[in-house]
Amino acid sequence: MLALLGLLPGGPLLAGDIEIIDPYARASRPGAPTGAIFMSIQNAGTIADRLVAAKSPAAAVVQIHTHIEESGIMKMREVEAGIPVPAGGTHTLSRGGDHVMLMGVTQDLVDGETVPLTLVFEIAGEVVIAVPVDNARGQPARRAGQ
Ligand SMILES: [Cu+2]
Repeated sequence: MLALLGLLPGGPLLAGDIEIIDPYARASRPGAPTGAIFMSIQNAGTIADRLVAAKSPAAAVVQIHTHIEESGIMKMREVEAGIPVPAGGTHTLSRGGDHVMLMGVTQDLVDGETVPLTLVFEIAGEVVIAVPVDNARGQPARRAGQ
């Protein structure tokens, strides 16, 4: 039954037990060759999953990044092992934390346009989404545990 549900024409953001909530992209700065994509990844399943890769025609290189503090300075670092999404849980990619990094963008990230993005999960497989560009979105308040 669960396998059958995966074949039904559901929303484009849904693949099996993984749902992508509120994705948005923004340029690192106006006209920059880099950008980042943020979202919440919800895993409704009973098996932990992992975001292992991302790809997009909108950038030459797409990597999964996080921020780490080094000598008091926050630096971006590729997360080669991917990002775990616990069973029944949500992992949020947010400003100052985990993000999908676009390097060598092939089109300007213009407000109101969308960026095609394929997220590759260990269990759920590929999830294809259209990410709206929202350069004007403000920095969210920091919350503990994110
Ligand atoms: Cu980055």
